[in-house]
Amino acid sequence: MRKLLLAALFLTLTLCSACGARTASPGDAAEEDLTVIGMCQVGAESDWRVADSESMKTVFTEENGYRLLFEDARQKQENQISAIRKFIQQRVDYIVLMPISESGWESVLQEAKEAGIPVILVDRMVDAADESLYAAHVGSDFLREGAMAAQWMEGVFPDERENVGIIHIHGTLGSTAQLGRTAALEAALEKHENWELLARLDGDFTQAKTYEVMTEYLSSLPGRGNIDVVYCENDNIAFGAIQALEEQGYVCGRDGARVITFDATRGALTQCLEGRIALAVECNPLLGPLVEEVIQTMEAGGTPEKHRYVEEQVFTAEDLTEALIEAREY
Ligand code: GYE
Repeated sequence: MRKLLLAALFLTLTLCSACGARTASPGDAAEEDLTVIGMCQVGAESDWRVADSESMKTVFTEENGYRLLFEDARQKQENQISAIRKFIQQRVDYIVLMPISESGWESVLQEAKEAGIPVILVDRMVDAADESLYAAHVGSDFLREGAMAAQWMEGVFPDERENVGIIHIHGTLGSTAQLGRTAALEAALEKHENWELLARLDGDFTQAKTYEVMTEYLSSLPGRGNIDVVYCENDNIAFGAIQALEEQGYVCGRDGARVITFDATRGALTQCLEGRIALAVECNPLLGPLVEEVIQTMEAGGTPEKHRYVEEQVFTAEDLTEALIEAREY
């Protein structure tokens, strides 16, 4: 709709050139064809997030016909909400939102709907019951990712009589990635009586926070903990946990704590190949091309698929080579 307004403006300027008004330059004309995207990213808390932002910036360029207005919310929902309100005022063509957490979106999404601006959700979801508040969602199936990790654990610890001590370090509370990955672990803990949850810590998806809480936890133990698994809800949590564990004399690997991670960015795969990370569950951040497909479908007057999940796999050291890691895009 913004494009229509701009086209009308262009026409007026061109017509007025005959009566001495300013004529739109070819530069302006090119500008008018751009589809304006207001994008609201969570922040830059993890390697995954940085790769995700990069993917968006690579796709939504002027050469490809877009003007990208990119807002980094620095991990705060209120910043995301004000960015959306600003985009509505600016009358962008589309709003792309990576919601930090699931709740609290109804009113601002309603405002976007009333302004006639389609909202595309990326990566995480919102818990709004009214699906008409967003045009489409593109992201990962986090419950499935967690279930793949639990299935791997069942293979590694097949003896139901043996105690398995697990530390769970979760990501940002209330985010879809946290909710899904946590729910899968909880279901597995229910199923296996011999799996013992030693501690649940909040790593907020960052290395620094995890290092801090893990160090505090390990230091509080009276002796050496019997830690078989550290279930880390993203790579940066895994990096912080490994740092704290090793500093306190723990071994990470087959002969010690088996670190499970989600994302499988290059840094984590390298540690997996080296044996420090036991399992890396892939979470694909390269969502830019999929978001563009949604926009192209809508530009052509079509209706995009409501939910689109990306294909993902798991990696252990046996699946990896240096060449494979080198060739990986993130
Ligand atoms: O796993 C984590 C990030 O929502 C999939 O958020 C995303 C998660 C990802 O900060 O690294």
